[in-house]
Amino acid sequence: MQITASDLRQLSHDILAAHGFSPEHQHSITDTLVTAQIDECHSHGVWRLLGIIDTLKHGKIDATASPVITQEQGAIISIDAKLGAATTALALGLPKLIDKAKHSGIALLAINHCVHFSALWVEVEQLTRAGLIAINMTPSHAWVAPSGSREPLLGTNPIGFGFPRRNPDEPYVFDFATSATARGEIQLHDRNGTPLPEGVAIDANGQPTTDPKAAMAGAMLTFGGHKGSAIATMVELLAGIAIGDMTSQESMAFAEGTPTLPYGGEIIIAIDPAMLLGADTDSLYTRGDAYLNQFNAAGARLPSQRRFKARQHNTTQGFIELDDSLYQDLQALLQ
Ligand code: NDP
Ligand code: PYC
Repeated sequence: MQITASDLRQLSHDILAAHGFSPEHQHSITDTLVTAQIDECHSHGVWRLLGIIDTLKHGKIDATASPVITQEQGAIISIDAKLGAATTALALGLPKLIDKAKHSGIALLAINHCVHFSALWVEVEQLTRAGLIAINMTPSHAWVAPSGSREPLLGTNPIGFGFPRRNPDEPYVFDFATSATARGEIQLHDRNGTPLPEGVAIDANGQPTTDPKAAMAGAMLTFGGHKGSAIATMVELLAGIAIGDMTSQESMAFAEGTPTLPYGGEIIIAIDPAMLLGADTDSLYTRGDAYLNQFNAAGARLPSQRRFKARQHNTTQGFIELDDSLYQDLQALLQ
């Protein structure tokens, strides 16, 4: 079916309001999920509303939590999301992170005790739009076996990176799970009855599988073998242990066997290139753009270029394509 972004926003607001989410949660969750849907980032679009409501029913998200700033010393800001949505804590923290990075050259935002369900590029793009370089990461649930093991000790642990370009609408951004694919992709394959690509998961007996159900009963694999494993541990250590929050294993234990969304922290580091380059700040754009333009010229596409094309296409045509079955499942959340 086809739906306008404004109708989809209204539907998301209505669902969240019907389940008792505060206006600030309705707004931040809707904004993030519809932004992802417009960009055809399906694994982190409005489909996530089903998981959010399920998490609420299991008592693993607080629909009326208000995030609180717990420290704002030096270049560091910490926000306690109080078991609320990460998106609401980010809405509070990002303007402060931007101010601090512009003042000090570098700043760090730690979000604690948040329920995380969104794509990391959403906040990265808010930072590049402010002219900042950004890196962010978050642990998730322990679904992923490190290279050399069958035991799911790691989360899907995404990392986002953003670098501003002359055209603020098309920054250089990549953002991916450190598992071979996001859990959300596996869940969507399960929902659509389609097989997984080879090499992303093993079954409960440790055998490679392309069956999404067998993969979810077994373990996911890291991207790039031992390299993805090591990067995933960095995410656990930085965005879990270093900020006093959960590892993916602890998040899984907190879920108590329920199929709920991960609970823990996110870390976001913002750097102001103006402080590094001084009078030569413009070289960020001249040299950065010249460097990145080579990739397209050589036949490669840059990360996020598919999303930017989808955004432009969907915005110009004035509607978004949505699966009928997803629309029906979303409508059912209103009853
Ligand atoms: P992908 O493996 O699809 O990788 C995504 C990134 O790689 C995007 O930047 C994408 O750009 C780029 N990319 C994909 N194919 C190519 C290509 N052929 N050439 C160049 N670049 C390419 O995504 P994942 O499944 O790993 O992750 C999807 C999303 O899931 C992310 O947004 C991530 O933040 C989110 N996630 C969130 C978690 C959480 O706990 N909140 C946990 C895990 C994942 P483009 O988008 O333009 O295709
Ligand atoms: O797709 O792995 C994932 C994920 C976990 C939490 C949100 N998305």
